[in-house]
Amino acid sequence: MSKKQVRIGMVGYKFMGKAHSHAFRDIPFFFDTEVVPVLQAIAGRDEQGVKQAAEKMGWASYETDWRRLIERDDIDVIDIVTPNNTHAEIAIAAAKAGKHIICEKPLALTLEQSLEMLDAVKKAGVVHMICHNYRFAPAVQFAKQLIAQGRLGKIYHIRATFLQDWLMDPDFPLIWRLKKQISGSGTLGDIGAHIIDLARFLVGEFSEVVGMMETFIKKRPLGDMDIHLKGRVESDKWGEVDVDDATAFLARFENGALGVFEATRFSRGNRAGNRFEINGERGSIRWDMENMNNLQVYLEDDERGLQGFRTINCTEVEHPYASAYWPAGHIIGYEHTFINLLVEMMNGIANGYSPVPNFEDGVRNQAVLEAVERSVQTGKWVKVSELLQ
Ligand code: 4PW
Repeated sequence: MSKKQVRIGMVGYKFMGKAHSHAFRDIPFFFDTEVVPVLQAIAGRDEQGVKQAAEKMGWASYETDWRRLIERDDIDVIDIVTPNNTHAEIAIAAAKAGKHIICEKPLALTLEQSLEMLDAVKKAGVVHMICHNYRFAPAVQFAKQLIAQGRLGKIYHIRATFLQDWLMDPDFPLIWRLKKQISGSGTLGDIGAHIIDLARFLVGEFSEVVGMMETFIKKRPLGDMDIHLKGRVESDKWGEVDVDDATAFLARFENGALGVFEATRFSRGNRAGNRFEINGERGSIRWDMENMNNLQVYLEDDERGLQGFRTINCTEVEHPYASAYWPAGHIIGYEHTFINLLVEMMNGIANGYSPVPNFEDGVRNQAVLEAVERSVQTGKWVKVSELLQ
């Protein structure tokens, strides 16, 4: 008997659209999920662009207005991979139409907006997720298991960074990620949100934060550019950068742990330095996205003289998701984090629950982002729970 099909409608089709399309296509290839995704339709405003993308990525049809996608009764899931300022409107409309929703991060421009989105999905009773893909690296899931089993004991510290350098050329253009109206915030919401998510996943809820922010280059030429091109544009029109180039903050967690976080697009030589180290009473772990299959683990219970950080290549059957792919030692990559996440979305749809991370996580993440911004404005510690009341 053929499996139930879940028909996807994706809004947007660029960087994240490519990652999600690839992941949906690969799910039936690697996983035996109860329901299977079907690439039903994508939406984008530029007809030529969306048509080409649909053909290239294997979507059955396209629309030039996302509203039309939501109206279609042959669509079960709306996947939102558009710039941040559009997430709320699309998600709320999709929820009202009874569609399940997967949304890129950060969930919204503001905490208030993210709460409206959460309210809409709850009222509609649809399945919802936010795309914090790095949680789904097998090594990160394994780290979570070690912490949950108490192997590290009480957690004292997390220090996490997300370091990039694609923005350092002063002639790199003023793309949407550098405009507050569209992105909500700069480095903080774009990549700081990912390390906040990893910290919430592995350590627990944030209690309070204090931060600092800087915009090193305040005016940029108008134009567009893919972030991985690290290029420059010639233009005589310039615009103001009104978001952060770099943000650093300290945090206290509800369980007493301390956190140090740094997100920047001005760290020369670091392309995607998404890294963390967690120290507990009985052990420590380290992870680096650029070497994402490996987890470094130190266990105090090891024999003295043999103690030290060991590198575990998380490709064995014991490691979450790993056995769906290749034999031990045969590594996977960035794109697989999206496959693993969307497998959970399929499981949620098949069984009627919203897997983590979902819009509740998106709201909590947004509260931390907002608390950091408020602390930068006031120069004081800000309690995250006060923003959520
Ligand atoms: O979500 C992030 C993006 O906005 C990604 O994880 C990396 O940084 C790659 O592009 C940006």
